[in-house]
Amino acid sequence: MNESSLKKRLAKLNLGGLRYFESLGSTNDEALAWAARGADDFSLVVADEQTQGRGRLDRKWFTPKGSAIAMSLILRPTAVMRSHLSRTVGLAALSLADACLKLGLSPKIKWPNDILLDSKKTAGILVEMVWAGEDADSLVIGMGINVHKSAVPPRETLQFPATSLEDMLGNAPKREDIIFQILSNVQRWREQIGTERFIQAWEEKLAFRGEAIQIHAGGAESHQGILDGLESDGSLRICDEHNKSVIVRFGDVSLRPTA
Ligand code: BT5
Repeated sequence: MNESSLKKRLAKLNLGGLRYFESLGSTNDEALAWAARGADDFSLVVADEQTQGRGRLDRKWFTPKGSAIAMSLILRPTAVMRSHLSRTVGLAALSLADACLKLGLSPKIKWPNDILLDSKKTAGILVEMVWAGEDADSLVIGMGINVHKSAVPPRETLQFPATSLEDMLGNAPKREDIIFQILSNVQRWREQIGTERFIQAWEEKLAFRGEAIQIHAGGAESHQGILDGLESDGSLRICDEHNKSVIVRFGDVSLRPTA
């Protein structure tokens, strides 16, 4: 992938703008700064390598050169999107999952922000916002996807096992094609973000549904129960040992099967 092959592949998508970097700290940082300076809706930052890639809570995200997709999409929220800001991570997760489905794979969404293939993390999502007073001025959707095997960090550095599209498919698809697919999916799902169907589609793809799970919500707080589904705002609903519904809205949530 290079700037011109990417531009050519994405030509039909009507991007607001495209910034491509051989190497960059973090595409989210670049996109946040661009958004604050007035980037158009559906502008995209792509980097072939990230040196300061970020996960949630300032965790590191690895993007070695020539091996992965690191991109950040800037969206100017419509009125409907503004009323459903907490669904933005679902918009990204559904778009990534559908791109994997199109490759013949069976993706699952590990709530809130991971895409699993064969129960291993293949992609992560980091949604950040630029605020104008109390309004969301723009959304930045960061996505990191392991395409080649060489994108997968060493096992001992990870909290959760990881894999790549190449590991799953036996060959690595072209990164330009995957980016095109994901962005087309964002255009489609974005139109449906306010609907019940959107939540259903997101819920249907959840990993560990109906299974016993545990959630670490940061600090000493943790929950255990059966993963039930999603609330309308994208919060996770579990059923605890007393058969009571518990809603998990924020914090550092990770899911693991207990068995
Ligand atoms: C995430 O955070 O999964 C969000 C990752 C978002 C990355 C994209 S890349 C483009 C854009 N620019 C950025 O700077 N970020 C976004 P979290 O759920 O907190 O998971 C982070 C954890 O995933 C780390 O602590 C590692 O254990 C693990 N990890 C790091 N790199 C990985 C990789 N390439 N594949 C699988 N797991 C990884």
